[in-house]
Amino acid sequence: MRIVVLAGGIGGARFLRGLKRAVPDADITVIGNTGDDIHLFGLKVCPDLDTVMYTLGGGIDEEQGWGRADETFHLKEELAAYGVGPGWFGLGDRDFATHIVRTQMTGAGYPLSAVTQALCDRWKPGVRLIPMTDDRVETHVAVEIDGEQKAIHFQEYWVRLRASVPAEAIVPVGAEQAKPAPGVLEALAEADVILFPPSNPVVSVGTILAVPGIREAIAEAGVPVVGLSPIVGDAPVRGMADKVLAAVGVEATAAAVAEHYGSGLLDGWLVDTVDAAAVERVEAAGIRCRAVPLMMTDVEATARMAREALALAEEVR
Ligand code: GDP
Ligand code: FO1
Ligand code: CA
Repeated sequence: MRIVVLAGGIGGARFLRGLKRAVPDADITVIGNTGDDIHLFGLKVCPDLDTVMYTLGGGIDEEQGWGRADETFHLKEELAAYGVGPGWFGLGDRDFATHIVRTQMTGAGYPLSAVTQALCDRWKPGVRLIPMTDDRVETHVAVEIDGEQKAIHFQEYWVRLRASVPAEAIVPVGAEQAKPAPGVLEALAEADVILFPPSNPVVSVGTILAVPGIREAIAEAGVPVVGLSPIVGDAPVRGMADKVLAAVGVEATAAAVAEHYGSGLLDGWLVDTVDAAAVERVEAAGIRCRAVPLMMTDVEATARMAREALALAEEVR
């Protein structure tokens, strides 16, 4: 079975671990969000690609959900001693090596998709990880700070400001001109099923869908498209999905996120059992819906979620 998953960072990565457990023989292609990417100290950092790669490759800091296990921060401290920032982004020593390799290869002319493949040669995530695009796309957030309108990088909004100011708009800068990376449209066209993990619907899946051609390729694939809600009990399980959903005028509920994707894109939607009351509303929007446990507490619980998603896909096929 060929499965294509549109993934952000932690929510996508943890779901993928369960999916691999549920269907060990499946051929899984992951289209990764690169809108969170940021250039720091002359290096290109790809948080969501790295989160997927490290999580599936066994190098992730499990508790934190991003960055490397057994990490140290000597380099960051040395930079700070020179007064070189930003100090608010926690790049560790082990993680730095990934960004140095990536930046070096990019500088030598390799596209991000080839660089990602090279990094995965080490980590062996057991999936084919492709960035959504080789072109530069950066999610910016429009905010008002001290009465002044500004657009800041998504990482600054989330990591520095902890989403403490209202997001007025979310702009995936560069997305309109971006082309899907090699392999993205092919994987979608050849998929047997397409899954939206419980990733952020705006700044993860939404950014991937903003690359021209990807949304169309999903619709044209003619295969079941099933998503899992990242919103449980009217709140994100973690992160700032409620804040960025508000910026695009969508309420932070499992049903509203399904409606936001819409029946033109989604065939099936899983909500958590605490949101069972949402099933009727989602089905009224023309999307088949089931309520099942959606907390990724461990790999086995996550594998059960993946099996439910695949079962729903068969129902709507
Ligand atoms: P990020 O890039 O690291 O923010 O990760 P993603 O975009 O892939 O996923 C973020 C989303 O995962 C958040 O909106 C969370 O609500 C959701 N999430 C995290 N853990 C769980 C979980 O156990 N269950 C569900 N249903 N959603 C989760
Ligand atoms: N998240 C934080 O909350 N603080 C950090 O200092 C931080 C550093 C960081 C470094 C590398 C990396 O791959 C991810 C990192 N993250 C950090 C996570 C990441 O920026 C965000 O959680 C996601 O991009 C949100 O979607
Ligand atoms: Ca992310």
